[in-house]
Amino acid sequence: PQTVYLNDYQAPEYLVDRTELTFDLDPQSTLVKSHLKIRRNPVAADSGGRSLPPLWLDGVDLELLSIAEDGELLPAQRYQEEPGGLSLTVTKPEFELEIQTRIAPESNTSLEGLYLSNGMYCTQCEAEGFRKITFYPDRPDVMSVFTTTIVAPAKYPVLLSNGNKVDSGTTDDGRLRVTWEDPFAKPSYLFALVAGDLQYVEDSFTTSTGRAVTLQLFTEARNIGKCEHAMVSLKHAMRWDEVVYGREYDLDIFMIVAVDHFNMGAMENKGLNIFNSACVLASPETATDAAFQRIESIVAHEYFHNWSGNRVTCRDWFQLSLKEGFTVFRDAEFSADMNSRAVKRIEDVTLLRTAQFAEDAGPMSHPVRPDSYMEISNFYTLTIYEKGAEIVRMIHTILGADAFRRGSDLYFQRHDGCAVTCEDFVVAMEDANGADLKQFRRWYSQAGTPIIEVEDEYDAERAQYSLTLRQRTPATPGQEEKLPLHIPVAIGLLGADGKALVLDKFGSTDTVLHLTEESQTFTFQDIDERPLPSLLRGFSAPVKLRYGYTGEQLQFLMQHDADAFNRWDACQRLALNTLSSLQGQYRAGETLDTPSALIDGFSVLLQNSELDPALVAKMLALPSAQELAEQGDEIDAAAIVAARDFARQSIAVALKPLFLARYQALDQRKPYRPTADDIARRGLKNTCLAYLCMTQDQDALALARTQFERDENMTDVSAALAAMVEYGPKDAAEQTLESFYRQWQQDTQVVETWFGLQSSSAGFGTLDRVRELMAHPAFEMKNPNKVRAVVGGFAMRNFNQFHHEDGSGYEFLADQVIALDKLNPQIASRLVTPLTRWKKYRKHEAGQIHSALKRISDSGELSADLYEMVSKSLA
Ligand code: HT7
Ligand code: ZN
Repeated sequence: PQTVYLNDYQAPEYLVDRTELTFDLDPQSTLVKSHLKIRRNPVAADSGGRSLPPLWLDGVDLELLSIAEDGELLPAQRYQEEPGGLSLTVTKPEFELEIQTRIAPESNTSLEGLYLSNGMYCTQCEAEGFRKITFYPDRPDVMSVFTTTIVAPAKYPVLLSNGNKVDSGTTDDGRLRVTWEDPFAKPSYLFALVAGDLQYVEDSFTTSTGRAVTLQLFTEARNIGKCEHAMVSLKHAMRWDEVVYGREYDLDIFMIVAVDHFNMGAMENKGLNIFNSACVLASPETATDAAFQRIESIVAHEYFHNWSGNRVTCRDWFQLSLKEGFTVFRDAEFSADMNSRAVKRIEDVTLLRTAQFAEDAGPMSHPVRPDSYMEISNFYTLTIYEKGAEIVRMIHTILGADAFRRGSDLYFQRHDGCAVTCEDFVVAMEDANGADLKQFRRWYSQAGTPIIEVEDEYDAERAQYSLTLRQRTPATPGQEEKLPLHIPVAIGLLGADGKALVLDKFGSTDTVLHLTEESQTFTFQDIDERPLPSLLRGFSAPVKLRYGYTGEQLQFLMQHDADAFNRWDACQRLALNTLSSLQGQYRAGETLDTPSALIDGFSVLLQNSELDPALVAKMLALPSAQELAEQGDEIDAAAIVAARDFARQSIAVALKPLFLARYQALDQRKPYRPTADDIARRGLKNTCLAYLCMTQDQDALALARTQFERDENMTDVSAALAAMVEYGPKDAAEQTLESFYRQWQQDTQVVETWFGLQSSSAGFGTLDRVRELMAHPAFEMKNPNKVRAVVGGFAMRNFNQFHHEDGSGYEFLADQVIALDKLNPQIASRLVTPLTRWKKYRKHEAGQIHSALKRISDSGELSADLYEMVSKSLA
């Protein structure tokens, strides 16, 4: 595969003003006719008066049937089929092309382009899937107005595409025909088509200017009862975007379709969002609280793209974070407004620290605006999405909320209908406010996680307190030298009584330090006692911050910090320090010390009924094995598992009466509602249940069984089932799993939960069990959700079994990746991730993982997706 470079970007030679498509649907022989109105791009490089440059049309896996220019069939010498597309000789600056191609949706297992999911036609065109539908300049800076006609047999009564429906009827031979027109010019990656025997729920939304928008959510008949939550979430998101960003919806109709086979979560196609069923369908009986919250945030995310992505789109794929980082920031703020702000932040930061920091320290590390790629699908990463969102959040912190809104207003107004760059976004923020973000821009181009070391000094005589901050960013592949970044560090100072100290003459008790140099000292006056600093409040920048807190100081912050995020963070730091000492003791063959500081801290937390239960649940959760792996210089999987198990057991045994009391108080038998309060209550209750069951005491396991048998909602049922599977007797777990499956076998989403629960179980999810699950009739290698649940659950969420000392987990994953690459390269490429960080493991495991990777590399011709991941990891 070839590497594409940002520096090679050139404006398109030709533009497409109109695109008219006709689809004649058939599983093995779909005919696609396209009629394109093309003209020379006035801003393209001047061809110096010489003849016009050729027109390049991307095309992959297409059978070209015919091609005509202005009504005349083109002679063979005017065009040439090449790998990846078609090159056409151009004779005039404006012309119309008619191209006919044939495709086979049924054979398309890559789930890019047009494919079938449970007999329903659907498309996925981002990033480069449209070229699997027809020959086209498949790049985001070619924006066109689309009209789409779909012809299909009567067994597909629902025929959908982007925009508004303008015509429908029946063909002479009795097939159905529908035409859709999208008045907004868009790039091909936002094109969508759906055809199937679907049902829908309908609602309506009145926009801020009084326009009525029809909202429709389509699904297979069996799932029609699972649409309400997504519909409510959509209406909340539409209103929120009007209030917070002044953005109104623009078409008369907004449609969502749920499909079972989908490579990612959802897709923001103009007016016709397509969703992975797992990210849109929910009912109390079948979906957990986490699923309800995930749906709310993904529905909002895709809706928000209508402005941040669709109306203003990306010039090229190097600018992907322009739409994704900004939209993740928007959906995070939406979720924070709808639920607990602190808990949402904790969840996002946990993901960032666990997985994005790991990505940024590994072979695939890349800047938020990458300089190059081989396969763009590999760059839908945590760095582009989550770190990209952190960059937007930092701009918000640096400028303030009002100035940020002025900047976003200018950005949307200035670039509406255009394909633009990350630079355009920053310039709009600057221009709207007279701000200078010159140094800040480095966040877009510099990869790696910065480390900030903090030292402090107190001068009692002068009543002065100073903080010295030093920043450095470790080298990343291809970027040896790093420059200082502009890092906003939000802080506060606590007095001995836990109260916030005043930091300036205005009476502020918190402030943002602007770290712009390698080393900088910030001094505070009139500080009458030695304070305890609360640093990087709300995780104001995506960095690793180091300050030598003692255990007592962390316990103090856990109780007194005014910043809820930092109370949690103090607890995390305490847990990380404890777990790191336990790992050291394990490696040295010593007896492990009882984690007394954690037990004391947790005891206080459990007895404080004033605190938000959702926050308490987060504080009681020890850092995951994956997060611990990210901490040290070398990963010792056995030590991590041993330290974590020991700490959890010790806490469970020491605090059993408190866990029980809290469990009983929270176990209120109310009808299910996915409200923030109820989710918080269930979250803490089930955290207590898990700790109780860790003791493996009969009475605790009986509580889990009772909760399971009450069968009140999937949150409680699956938490109880997980506890029984992890800590109960194996025979009983087998029986319970079997009865659960029998009850839910018709429900795809619940079966996915059932798969994931087993494959990710530290005790139960052995490799043998995972192989059994793959042989189960409900498992489908062609369904990414099932693969993610079983193979992903094992390789990404089952640290214990995946890192079995004999290396069998790594070999198994290599086998699955090789097999999947033939079916679905995007999924194969994502699944290989756990093997890519082999250099960070101890020598023994590193050797095993390296040989598994090498075997993939030597297994024959790899897709571009997998090749890029494997070759960069082995380099
Ligand atoms: N913008 C969407 C990205 C996406 C995607 C990318 C590659 C392959 C398949 C895909 N499905 C969806 C989703 C989003 O970020 O909103
Ligand atoms: Zn997105």
